[in-house]
Amino acid sequence: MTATITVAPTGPIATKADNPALPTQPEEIAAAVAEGYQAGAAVAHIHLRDEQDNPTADLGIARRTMDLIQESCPILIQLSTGVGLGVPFEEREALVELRPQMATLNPCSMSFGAGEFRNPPDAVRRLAGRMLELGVKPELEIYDTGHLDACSRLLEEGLLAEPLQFSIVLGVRGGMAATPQNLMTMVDRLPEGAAWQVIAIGRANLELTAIGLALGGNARAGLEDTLYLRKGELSPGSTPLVRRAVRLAHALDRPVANVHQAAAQLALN
Ligand code: KMH
Ligand code: ZN
Repeated sequence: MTATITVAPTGPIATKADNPALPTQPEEIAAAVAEGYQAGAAVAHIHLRDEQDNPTADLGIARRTMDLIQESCPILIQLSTGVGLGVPFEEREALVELRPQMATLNPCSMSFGAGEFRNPPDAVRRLAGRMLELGVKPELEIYDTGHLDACSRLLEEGLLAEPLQFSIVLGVRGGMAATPQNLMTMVDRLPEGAAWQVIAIGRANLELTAIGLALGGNARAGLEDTLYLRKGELSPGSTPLVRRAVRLAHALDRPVANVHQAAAQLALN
């Protein structure tokens, strides 16, 4: 089966002081995405920053970033509705009104590093329902076993449409630790027919991305998930991480999905 690679060039927390190659402005993000597309990514997971490089859900910045990406390559755009820990849910959820092909849906509140990631149940239901109305495919971010159960309840309530698409997020402080055992447990528990990828944060990024691909999952690569190529060596952008995921997929005899194959695999409109 083909492997869909998502490029995630900018996250909610790291700054240029952590890695000077981190893209924060629309032009920088679009350039990183175009490079990632050339390297084999079919999906771009997008976080936005304001002029001061702080996380933002500003619709003008989001629109401009989407336009710049679409001018440069046909990659599928997935907006993060996680945005950043300090941004209110009401601002985050409005991003889906821009109708990206996909957007993330974080089903539960949790501790997140030193902060708090607020996803109140009613607000999550409202966002899931709106995404269904707009035809924006949710990528369900599950950081712990209970998050999978929360998604099953959304499905039962008719707020999600199958096939579901999951990211198994490992290594966030406040969620599951980045261990192969935790990944196996989550993969075992996924509903039949679900598409899934591994998001491996930090040091275990390489190993868990490889295990996910070996198990038949998709992969995510980029500076959002790890700033380093290996211990002590900052990655000079997301492209080397995308190339590494592509090499892993090829070594495992998983052809890398192009945009059309990825859209079919993820059941996008
Ligand atoms: N930053 C990752 C730990 C989102 O953007 O909505 C999870 C993530 C979620 O990518
Ligand atoms: Zn994200």
